[in-house]
Amino acid sequence: MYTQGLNQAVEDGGPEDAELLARFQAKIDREEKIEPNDWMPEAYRQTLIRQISQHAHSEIVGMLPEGNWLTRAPSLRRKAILLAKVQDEGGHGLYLYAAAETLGISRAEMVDRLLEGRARYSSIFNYPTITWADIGAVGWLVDGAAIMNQIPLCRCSYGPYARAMIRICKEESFHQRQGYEAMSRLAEGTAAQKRMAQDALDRWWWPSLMMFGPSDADSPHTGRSMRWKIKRFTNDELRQKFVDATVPQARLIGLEPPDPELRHDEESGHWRFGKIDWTEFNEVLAGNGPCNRERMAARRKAHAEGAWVREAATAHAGKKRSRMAMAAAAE
Ligand code: BYC
Repeated sequence: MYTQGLNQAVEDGGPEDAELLARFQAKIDREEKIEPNDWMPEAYRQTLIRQISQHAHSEIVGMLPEGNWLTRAPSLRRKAILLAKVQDEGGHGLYLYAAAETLGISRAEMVDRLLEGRARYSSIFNYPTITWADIGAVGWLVDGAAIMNQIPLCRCSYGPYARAMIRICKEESFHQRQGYEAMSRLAEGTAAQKRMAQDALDRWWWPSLMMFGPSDADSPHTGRSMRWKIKRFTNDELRQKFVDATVPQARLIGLEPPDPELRHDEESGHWRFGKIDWTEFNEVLAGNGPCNRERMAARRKAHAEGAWVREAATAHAGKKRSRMAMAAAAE
């Protein structure tokens, strides 16, 4: 899927023809998809590379907190579900790397940017999973927040990203349900199990709200991404939708989000919530969250240990190419 063509590419920082730009925007306004070989402004390309690669890295790094519990799942059924989920996340990462490659960047370059700290992954994966209930909370809240953010991405203006998101969202929906089901079982279990579920909700609630990104007033990219229909809703709009959907789910199973200011606003129909601690979010983004260093160390180790696989695959592809060339020459 690595598109080399990229017809009519504009040089970095080069002047972009006003008429091309107007035609590009008109196409987006008509809800037509932009495809890899279509002309696009360099900033649109770079925005997508940034967002899609960050999304792919999040899926891959996101395997770590859950992978931590694969050997300790409390039953065979829970282990099978968790294994399937973690494998799905790996698959999502691969579709997303492939979608980003259509913009003219290689997977190797994207991975280098992550490992060198030049690319981000979602803040949420810098928190530890310390009890089994955390696995339920990750499925319910983290995948729940992910779906809220990702359903609109199925209508993103860039074709390969939008198409990748359709399958990803189907899988995320199973992930959210299995997490909520695991939390419900704990919440209706013994007093200690219910406490464990509430404790997980207490620790994952605010970081899940932060997943949607900074408030709209502090989000430098939202305006342009909305104009280009990469984003269909702002960070605050999606965060509100998530809170509105999740508070009743928590109460249904006898749990309470850790927010004394949470109240239902009858007039608007929304759940109003307290202030998010943006200092914590910024610290996590700066690399100082509880698990940032551990996560990056795990990715670097896995990358180094996988070097022989990449070398073998490259050598195999080279051999195959030369055999095909020899066969073609002999015809
Ligand atoms: N974490 O102007 P803004 C999953 C950065 S994985 C870290 O609002 P934008 C799963 C942002 O990059 C799901 N950084 O940006 C996997 C920007 O920094 P730079 C992951 C964040 O792009 C395994 C700056 O803050 N989902 O579901 O318009 C197991 C300003 O932000 C975060 C995606 O990646 C954050 N939370 O909006 C379980 C969805 N938020 O680049 C589950 C795709 C913001 O200027 N991405 N930043 O240095 C998006 O929808 C958008 O990129 C965001 C941010 C809403 C996240």
